[in-house]
Amino acid sequence: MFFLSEKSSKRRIREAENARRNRLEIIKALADGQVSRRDLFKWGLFTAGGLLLWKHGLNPFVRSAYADSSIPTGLPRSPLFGVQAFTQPMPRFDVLPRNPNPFTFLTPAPTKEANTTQQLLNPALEGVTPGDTGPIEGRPPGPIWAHQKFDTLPPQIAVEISTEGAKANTVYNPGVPSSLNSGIDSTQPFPPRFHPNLPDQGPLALWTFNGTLPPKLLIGRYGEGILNRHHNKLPFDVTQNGGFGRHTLSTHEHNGHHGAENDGFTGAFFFPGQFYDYHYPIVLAGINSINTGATDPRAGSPNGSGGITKVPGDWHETMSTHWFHDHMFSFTAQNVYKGDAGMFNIYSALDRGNEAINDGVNLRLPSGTAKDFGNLDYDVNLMLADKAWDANGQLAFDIFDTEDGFVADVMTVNLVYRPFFEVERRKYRFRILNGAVSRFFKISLSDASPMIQIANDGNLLPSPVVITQTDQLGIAERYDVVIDFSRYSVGQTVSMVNLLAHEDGKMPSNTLSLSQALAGSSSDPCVGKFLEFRIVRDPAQPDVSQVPAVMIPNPDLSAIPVSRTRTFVFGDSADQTTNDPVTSFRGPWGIGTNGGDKLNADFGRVSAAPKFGTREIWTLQNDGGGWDHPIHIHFEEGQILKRNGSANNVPAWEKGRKDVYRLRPDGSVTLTMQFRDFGGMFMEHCHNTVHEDNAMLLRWEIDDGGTPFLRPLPTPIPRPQGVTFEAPTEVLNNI
Ligand SMILES: [Cu+2]
Repeated sequence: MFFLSEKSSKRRIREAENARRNRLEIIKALADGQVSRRDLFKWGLFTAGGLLLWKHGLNPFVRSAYADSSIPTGLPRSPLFGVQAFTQPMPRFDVLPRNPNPFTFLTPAPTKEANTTQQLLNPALEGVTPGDTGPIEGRPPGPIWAHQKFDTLPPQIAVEISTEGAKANTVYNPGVPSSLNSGIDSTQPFPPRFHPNLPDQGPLALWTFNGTLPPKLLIGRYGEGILNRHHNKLPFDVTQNGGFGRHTLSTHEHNGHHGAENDGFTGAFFFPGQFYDYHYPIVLAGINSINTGATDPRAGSPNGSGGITKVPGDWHETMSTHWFHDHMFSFTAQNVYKGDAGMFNIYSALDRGNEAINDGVNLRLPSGTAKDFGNLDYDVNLMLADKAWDANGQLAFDIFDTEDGFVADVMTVNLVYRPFFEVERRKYRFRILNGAVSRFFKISLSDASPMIQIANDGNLLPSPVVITQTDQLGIAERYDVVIDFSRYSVGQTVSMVNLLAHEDGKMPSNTLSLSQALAGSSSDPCVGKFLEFRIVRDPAQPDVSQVPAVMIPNPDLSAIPVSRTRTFVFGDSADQTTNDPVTSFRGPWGIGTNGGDKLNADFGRVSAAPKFGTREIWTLQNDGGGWDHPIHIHFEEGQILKRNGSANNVPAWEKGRKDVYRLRPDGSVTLTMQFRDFGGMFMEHCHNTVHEDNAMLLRWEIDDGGTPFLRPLPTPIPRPQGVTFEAPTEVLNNI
């Protein structure tokens, strides 16, 4: 979906506004239960593929007789209320408090199996009659959804978060002094606004972690498990969503190597008034089979006083930059877009977040020196996302684009509009997350000077790669880059520039040259400068950080046999073979497994069941040339073996471990993964979240790792009164 250009006629803009209102009425009727999706099909408003048809101005995709724009559109351009770019500082992420001892900090104390203590339910919840009770925790009950390794690796840190409507932040902790946060006074309330001169977001428009801006940063280290108690404080009434977003939640720690009960499975969602305890043990993959005696200091964690606490597992599997976001079945795009996304920095002996400690293990990447680990002074999280808002400045989304993807017209960094960021003359690390719904980015600096890419997705590369522009960042991909600002003088500026234009959400339409992008010659308003660096001073202390020539070599898999190969084809015109009202969904998109038909998502269907403790090779194939798909496979990092059938096509920055695989038009990726340490049901899906929601997602599971896991696993069916289970709707042949 796209937006009207500013040159569009008033009539065309009015038409788009009307269409939007009509569609909002339909979605309200859907949400209120006055009509069902089935009704919409029956009335011919949806195609079998899930695309809303044009009826009486419902779909401005379809050109009217007086359309004057060459760009299809669903929303008028977002009004900027006279706000100029680069007139506000970029806020650092808001660091979540880390509380020792979850068992005394949290009330009630966390439990291995879901806490099914009953509470009286709010009758505004769907399917609830007055007097009904339900469990306080929304995690599916019983042993299959118990925290794996809860007894052997109990959580040591408690983090308590909520998802709720927008409000001012009175406890903002940027983790650095104001001088390293572009002068922002964090003692002042931080308003829920994209710019000081834009309107506050209302509590139904913006739903974020803790209801506040800036986005949240979770800090963790290996060997120190986190219990993340997530409260759902969204409105009980499902229709109170400001036009988009779903009040049920499932939070995915992307790409945690955790048990499935903590993965944010799309069908393990919980309701307003409930919490869900996510246990992130933060272990190295291979914990059960490699370095089990914890003797290698490279498999280690900062010990708080300059030393290393050794941990079991394979140090080659060390991860650094994660993020966490909602994964609600068929509503992920809306909920993530609405603000339910944060980042997670994981520290280790190798990637310590302290650039001074010289112990032969620490890579000494740009960060800072004051704290033993996790210094954020020169280690900066950047979340890029395009947003759109309505005439009142409230966040807007086109819920009826189920085909291409949603592309908006305002560029934000850390959820504010095109900010500036003050830097010192030294090296910085930027952890860049593509947090968009459907948009890809390609980044260069405005003076075409080099950046050093050190990580892709969660993982440091085997070796750094010097680039003058990034590859296309698919949705959910992370690129960590080091920029050395010592080459500039105090008073100079340099900007990050997006070179990649979209005409719709299918894929980028074209790459602009740097001079074209800077000249503003693209019709896409998200092309061009989006973040201005202001070089403001020399560092008070010398920059002792390094970018070593060798960082984290890949795990050696040569001795591990390949148990089997699988193919997955991602494309449109998919079929739905099931009709479970909770677990199945219809849409244009789907995934074909091992030569079978392309199927719409059903989280009750088991499409693959790799054997516990094995290694496999998977080929992901894009079924078309008119779109791209960034495919995310949950649970363990993979290594790309081939692109389009050849190892020679794998670029240097994809030679480490990955968790998102951008297929490119007509392209394929062949990768290898292991399935170890934990069990349960996981997912594989497109991370163009509009494709994911409509319905390019499948479930695979590790169900042979011993008790309590059954083959196949029963599917959770969440209700406010408690989660029940049902047999899989379908188990594909030869899983
Ligand atoms: Cu896709």
